[in-house]
Amino acid sequence: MMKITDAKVIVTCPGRNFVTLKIYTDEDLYGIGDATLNGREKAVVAYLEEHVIPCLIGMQADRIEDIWQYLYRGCYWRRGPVTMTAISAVDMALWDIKGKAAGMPVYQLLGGASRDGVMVYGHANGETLEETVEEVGKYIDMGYKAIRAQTGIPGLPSTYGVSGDKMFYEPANGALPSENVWSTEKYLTHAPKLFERLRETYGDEPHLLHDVHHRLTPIEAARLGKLLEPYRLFWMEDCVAADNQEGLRRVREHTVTPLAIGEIFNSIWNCKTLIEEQLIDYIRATVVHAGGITHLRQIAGFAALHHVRTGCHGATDLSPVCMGAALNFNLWVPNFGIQEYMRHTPETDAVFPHEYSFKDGYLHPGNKPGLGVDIDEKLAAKYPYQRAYLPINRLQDGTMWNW
Ligand code: EZ4
Ligand code: CO
Repeated sequence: MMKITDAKVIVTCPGRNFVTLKIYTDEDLYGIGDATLNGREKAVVAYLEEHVIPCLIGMQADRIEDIWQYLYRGCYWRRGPVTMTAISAVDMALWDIKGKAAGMPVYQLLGGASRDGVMVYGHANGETLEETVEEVGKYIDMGYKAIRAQTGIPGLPSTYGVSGDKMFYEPANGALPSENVWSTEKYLTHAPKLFERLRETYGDEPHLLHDVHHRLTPIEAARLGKLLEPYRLFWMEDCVAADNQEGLRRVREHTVTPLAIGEIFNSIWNCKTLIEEQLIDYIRATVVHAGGITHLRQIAGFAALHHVRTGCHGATDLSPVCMGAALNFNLWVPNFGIQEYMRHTPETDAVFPHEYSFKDGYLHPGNKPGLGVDIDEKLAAKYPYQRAYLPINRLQDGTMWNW
């Protein structure tokens, strides 16, 4: 019987903020879990330190499911991003410990590898169509089989997904939120031109993806889906805000462009209708925000019954710890679709030494026991927390819009 003896939260900012939970046991094993909630990091730190860690001390580290239920049912106030990110971190750390205790990578504990590698997509972006086409080419040259493309819109000063630093895209860039301006009309006439050019330039082979970032209403999203059909997208991502799951019915009845949604979901209850009614093709819920491996496994199992595959969020705010967990999960999960992969900076990679590696468009978690990721605490301590926010978004007349 292995007992939890202590746990602590490590906050570090090697270029961007990361929150990591470290759980210790009486058998000289520890585990780590990602607890990063972009722009709201300290809320999760407080939730863990004040309300979770005191309960964990003395619990049996091998009872992953029971501890999940304890933190979910037991707190009475179910779900929400802060609670679920905290539960996710505990869950990841406990799977890490179980893997280390068993001497196996976590994917082996889940049932073993279902594939040789995990197909990932990169994030290519540019101010202009020409620049974006060029950036997509760089990803193809690096071996990527799938690329998401985002481009600036003429007449708008800035747009989601387009950044100065092409390789290390980072939207959380201000000590206070910066402001973007949005025009649905300009976007809807411009975005399809990008995919026309990409197919002309690179042919049928590469998988092309696009993120709408919750900016459209269902009927507008339906129109975009139809306009993009000739270019055969792998998916159209977050085409509407999904607070109202029924909204996706309107999109679905008009277009055969595959739909992916859910990077901000924190529970199966955010996507039950979407999955059950087969309104989407890919579910983007992640290990770090949707209740850890324990809950994501349940979402994926439910999705598998309804022809929905996984497509986990993997932007830079999901730490290498989350990436290690996601890759172990992805290598196993039967209904795997694709994994987002935005590379971390060398500074971040140094703080989180990891086993996973990229080759020919695929990532592999490696075979080290547990999640295959560690944290260098001495190095982490050199990068103190710096408040950073995601931008906000307004229409041209100043009305608040969706980020
Ligand atoms: O806005 O990760 O698919 N990726 C995205 C990201 C998200 C940020 C939020 O923290 O949409 O850019
Ligand atoms: Co997205």
